[in-house]
Amino acid sequence: MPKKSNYSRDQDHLLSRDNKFTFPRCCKWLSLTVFVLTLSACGGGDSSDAVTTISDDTDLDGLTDQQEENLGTNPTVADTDNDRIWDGDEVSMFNTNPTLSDTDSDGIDDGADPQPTVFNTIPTDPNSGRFVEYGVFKTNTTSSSTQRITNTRHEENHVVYAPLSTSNQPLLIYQTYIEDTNSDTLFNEGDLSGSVIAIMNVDGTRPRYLTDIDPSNGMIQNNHSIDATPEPSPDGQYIIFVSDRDNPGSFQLKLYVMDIHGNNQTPLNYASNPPASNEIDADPFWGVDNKITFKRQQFISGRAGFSRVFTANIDTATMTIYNLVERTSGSNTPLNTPNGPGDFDPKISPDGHLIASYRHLSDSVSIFGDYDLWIGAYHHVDAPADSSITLFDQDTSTAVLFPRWNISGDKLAAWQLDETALSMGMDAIDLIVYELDLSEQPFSFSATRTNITPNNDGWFETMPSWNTDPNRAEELIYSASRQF
Ligand SMILES: [Ca+2]
Ligand SMILES: [Ca+2]
Ligand SMILES: [Ca+2]
Ligand SMILES: [Ca+2]
Repeated sequence: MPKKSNYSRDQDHLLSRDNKFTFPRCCKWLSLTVFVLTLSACGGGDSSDAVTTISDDTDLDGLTDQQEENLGTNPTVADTDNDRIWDGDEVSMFNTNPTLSDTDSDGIDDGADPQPTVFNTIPTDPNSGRFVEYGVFKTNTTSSSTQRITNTRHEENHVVYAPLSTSNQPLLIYQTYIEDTNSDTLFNEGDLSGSVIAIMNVDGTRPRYLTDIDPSNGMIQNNHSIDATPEPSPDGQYIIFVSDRDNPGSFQLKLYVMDIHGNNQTPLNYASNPPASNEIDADPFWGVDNKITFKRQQFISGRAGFSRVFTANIDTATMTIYNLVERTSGSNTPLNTPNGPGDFDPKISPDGHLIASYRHLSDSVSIFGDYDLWIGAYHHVDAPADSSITLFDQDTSTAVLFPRWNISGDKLAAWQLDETALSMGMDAIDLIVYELDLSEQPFSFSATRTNITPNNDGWFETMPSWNTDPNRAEELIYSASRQF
């Protein structure tokens, strides 16, 4: 574990601009990228050739059998060189060799290589000098069996399942980092202006990017803006996310939407109450009945101020936000906290009735302060209504963040930092699951917690998210990193 001083004090997904980002590999929850609005010209992340038909692309990898014969790839295998990237995507998006697993011969397979056509050395942590590796994992929360889905030399985090209805196969939506913009040899959340929203199959195959695609040739580029925190709509048609692309690198984040293929990337409109010039809207979530929720955070003289939770509806015909309501004011903690007080990263329950979020309570936990989870009704007659939320499992020695509802709405997964373990040099970061016993009339609940990752071979887990497949509803997906 790196020393405490190496930690950023950012507590939520989106960092404040005045923080120097030297976060250890253990706690990456940021997410952000770069890019261009007119992605539709190249078909977003779909690699399909416009003239290709199913009948002459036997393996559906985006190349016709004739093209595969010319290239020397196998027309019956989508990933000829077994580097996770499909043959068509190697040609149309990554500019890599579909018959060579490591195009640039730098020892990192194309599918794990943030820059597969640039010779990179294996990343080392500049603080520890140790090698760093990243991965995406799924774990069964009832049997504790864990499977590594990807093995990458760069970070792929904020991983969430797309709804099962999205396509003929389930997908993972995530953010990743394609350029070492802060030149620390790592490709991770320190490189927010190199962040990209991406999508892959649930087994880790066919990673491809939805943002930061050059519309003139369909190839990956870094547009030096932030694209981050992707969340699917419940019908799987859209992805809501944040970006500062109209002022790249400014951290002036706004809410954006695109379709699941990366087409039609557009900022959301506001029927009323748009963010002020000193406010950002971020950490959006899209629930049932086109309900959305997000945080609106002030910046005061460049410092992060109150973060408040808002609820609203979204009109998908015009991509307009309406019924905008301030759900919590975030004003019950003092302003002079390191990263701003308030409520963060709200998530709507599957039935649309409740919100789970987390609140800054004190600075008792080192690194970034003490946060604990709360649950409240999605609507409240007295909104904004700080008194109408219920904090639970409050503990001044642990910070608990990033709650995620399971598909039946009776569990929350979350991420925990244990101050006591940290001070003893032990595994301080874990994923936990709360089993909830909920009553809505009148509202009450109890929560029982379980540590899902007590022994994890040195991996530091990030934000968890539940599988959307009812047959695999006990599975969590998450990314992690470790040094060796
Ligand atoms: Ca083919
Ligand atoms: Ca390949
Ligand atoms: Ca290759
Ligand atoms: Ca390589």
